[in-house]
Amino acid sequence: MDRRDFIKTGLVTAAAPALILADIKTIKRSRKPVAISTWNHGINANEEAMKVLRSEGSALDAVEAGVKISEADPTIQSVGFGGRPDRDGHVTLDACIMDSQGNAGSVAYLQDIKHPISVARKVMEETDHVMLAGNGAKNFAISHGFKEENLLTEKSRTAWLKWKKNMSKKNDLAPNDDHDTISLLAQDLDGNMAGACTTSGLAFKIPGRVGDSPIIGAGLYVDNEVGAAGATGRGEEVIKAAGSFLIVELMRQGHAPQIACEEALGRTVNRHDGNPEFQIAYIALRKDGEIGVAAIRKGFKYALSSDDKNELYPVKGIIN
Ligand code: SD4
Repeated sequence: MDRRDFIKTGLVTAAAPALILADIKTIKRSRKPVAISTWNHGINANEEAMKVLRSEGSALDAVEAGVKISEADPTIQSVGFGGRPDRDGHVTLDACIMDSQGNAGSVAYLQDIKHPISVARKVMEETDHVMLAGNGAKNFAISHGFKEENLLTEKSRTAWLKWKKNMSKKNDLAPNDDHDTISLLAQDLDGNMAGACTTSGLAFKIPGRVGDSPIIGAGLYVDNEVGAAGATGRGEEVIKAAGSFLIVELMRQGHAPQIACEEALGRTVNRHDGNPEFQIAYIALRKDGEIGVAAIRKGFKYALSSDDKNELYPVKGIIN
């Protein structure tokens, strides 16, 4: 079957008409720390995460520490401080985190706080809610000691002004297809897994727009018995596919992480007649340490760190 047939048919249905629930106890845990994350800046994030993991820290501490590196870096214009603003020039951030117990925390449309991932963790650990948005999330952050600061750098402001000058009055959806959300999945020395996902979302988006990155099951999902998955790319489409949850469920049913990622993408590709104009990429980490990575289009890279290596790998798109 060639690539196109495979996408048309749908991988899982073609390969395994009857989905057999795997005995999840047979998925052994990996005995070495692993960190996998999206895009070039995943290298530095993994580096930090691995420091935590190698010193016997938890996967949860590792993923938070890892993505904070990207959030604090003003040269990364798609995450945290220095992120590209929305249509009105406001930097609005989305993030979520999950631990090995199935706990989750999330913030959406958060402004003026540099580390949304840490606010998401506070939501998870100090409230009985999962998600806080907008001013509520900001006030919550401030009441927990987070500093209010301007996140719009000169570089992102200039990019926004340039975009505004050239934008069509009718164009409500930012045409920009720059994606650099960081999703980071990790497994610690105890075999426990956690994940974090953080972004400034689509550049020049409609004010109020929230993407997949703070949505549990879309931008991120972790099930410590099975594995974890994270997303980057066109958030609207990741939400419609419940992408990360779908990948973890496919792994639970016995499919390899790679197959699970490709199947999740395949469903979206099918909905767009085999040729979507946008990019989505998924990363997956199964309990036994096996990984899966897939992107709709070429150009995506992921960073993988295990043993003594921390390297960036390019990924072929499933359609080009
Ligand atoms: C979103 N998934 O808000 C994010 C966008 C992104 O790499 O940049 N992903 O839709």
